[in-house]
Amino acid sequence: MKTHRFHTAVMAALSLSTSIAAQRATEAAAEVLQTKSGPVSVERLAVLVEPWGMSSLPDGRLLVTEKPGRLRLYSDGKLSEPIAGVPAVAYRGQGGLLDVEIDPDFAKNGLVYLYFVEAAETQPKDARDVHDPRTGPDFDKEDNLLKGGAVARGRLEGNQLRDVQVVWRQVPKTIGRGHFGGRLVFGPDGKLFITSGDRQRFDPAQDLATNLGKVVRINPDGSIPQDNPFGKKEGARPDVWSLGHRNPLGAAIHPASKAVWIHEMGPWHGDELNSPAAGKNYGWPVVSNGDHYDGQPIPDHPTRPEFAVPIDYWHPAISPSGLTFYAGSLFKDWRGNALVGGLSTESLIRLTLEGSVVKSEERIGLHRRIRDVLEAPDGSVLLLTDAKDGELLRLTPAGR
Ligand SMILES: [Ca+2]
Ligand SMILES: [Ca+2]
Repeated sequence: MKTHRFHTAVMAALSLSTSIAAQRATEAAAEVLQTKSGPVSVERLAVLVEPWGMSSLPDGRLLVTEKPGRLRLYSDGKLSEPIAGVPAVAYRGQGGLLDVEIDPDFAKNGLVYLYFVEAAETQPKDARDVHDPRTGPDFDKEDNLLKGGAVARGRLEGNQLRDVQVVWRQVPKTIGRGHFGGRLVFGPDGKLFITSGDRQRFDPAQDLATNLGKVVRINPDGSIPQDNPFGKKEGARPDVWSLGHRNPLGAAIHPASKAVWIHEMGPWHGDELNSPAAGKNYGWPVVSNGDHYDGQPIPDHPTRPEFAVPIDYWHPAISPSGLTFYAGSLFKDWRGNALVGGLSTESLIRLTLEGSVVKSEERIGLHRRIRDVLEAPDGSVLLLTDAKDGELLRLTPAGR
C-alpha cells in the first residue's frame, strides 16, 4: 500500500514534470505575436526547400510542394519521402513545381492537380532572353530555356501519383525567368481556375490568342466548359476566363458570393485584388496603379473606363502570394476575412470585407516571406515561407 502510494506519487510527479517539460518545449518552439484580435501562437511544423503550395486532404494530411520539384505529405509531425510520379519540372527563376490542389471529389477519385513549369521538347539553339527594361533588374541573361506553366493531374495511391496526364499548358512557351502565375482553385461548379502570368512579356495579357496574363477556366479533364466567355469567338483561346492580368499568385473562392477572387503582383507597386468576372479585362499592361521598373509611368485604371478597376490595390507593394477566406472557428474575429501572404512585407495580411469592399487591413509581421496561406480543417492557419530552408508554420490563438 505504502509502496503503491509512493509509486503513484512518483508517477504523478514524473507525469507533471513531463507535461511541464513538454509545455516548455512547445513554448520554446512557438513564437507569440500580438495582433488586433489577441495573441497568436506561431509553431514551426516542418522545414522544406522553397515550399510553394499546399492542399489539405479529407483525412487531415497535407500535400505540400517544394519548388525544385518535390511533392510531399505532411501528417503528425512528419514529412513523407517525395511522392513518385511528379512530372519533371524546369526549376529556374520563378519556375519549378508551384501549386497543388485536390479534386472536389478527391475522397472518391483520389485526383491531385499540380501546376508546374515545363521545358519545351525542342529547344532553340543559342537563344538567350532579351531584356525588356520595363521588367527592371530581375533578369537572367543566361536563360536559354523555352518553357511554360502546365497543369498535370494524377491519382494519389500511397506515396505515388498514377496515370499522370497534362490537362493544360501555357501557350506559347517562352524564354524568361518569371511570371508563370501558378495558382489553382476549383469553383463551386467543379470547374478549375488557373492563374496564368504574363511571362514578363506584357502585351500577351491583352491578346486573346494566347493564355498568358489570363485567368483560365477548364473542366478537370482539360476540356473547355460550354459557358466559357470566349468559347465561340474566332481567334480567341477558349480556355480564357478573364484577361489583362500580370502575375496572379493567389486565388480563392469567396464564401458568400462563390465568385473567384485573385490577387496579382503589380509592377513597381500597384499590386491588385480582383474578382475576375467572365470575359472582363483587368487592364494589364495598359493600366496599372503602379509604374514600370524603369520609371516609365503607366496610366492608372480610372483613366480607361473599359478596364475593370481593382477591388483594392497596394502602393507601396506588398508582393502578395497565397490567398484564402477564413471560415473557421478558432479565430472568431477572422471569420469572413481574406488572408493574404506577403513576400516583401514578410507578413500575413488580414483584410476585413463588407461584400466586395475592403474595410480594413491588418499586417501581422512574421519576419519571413510568406508564400502560401491555408485554413486547416481544425481552423488553425497554415503558412509556407519562401526560403531555401522554408517552413510550414501553424497559427493558433495563444493563451487559451
Ligand atoms: Ca488591373
Ligand atoms: Ca500608374
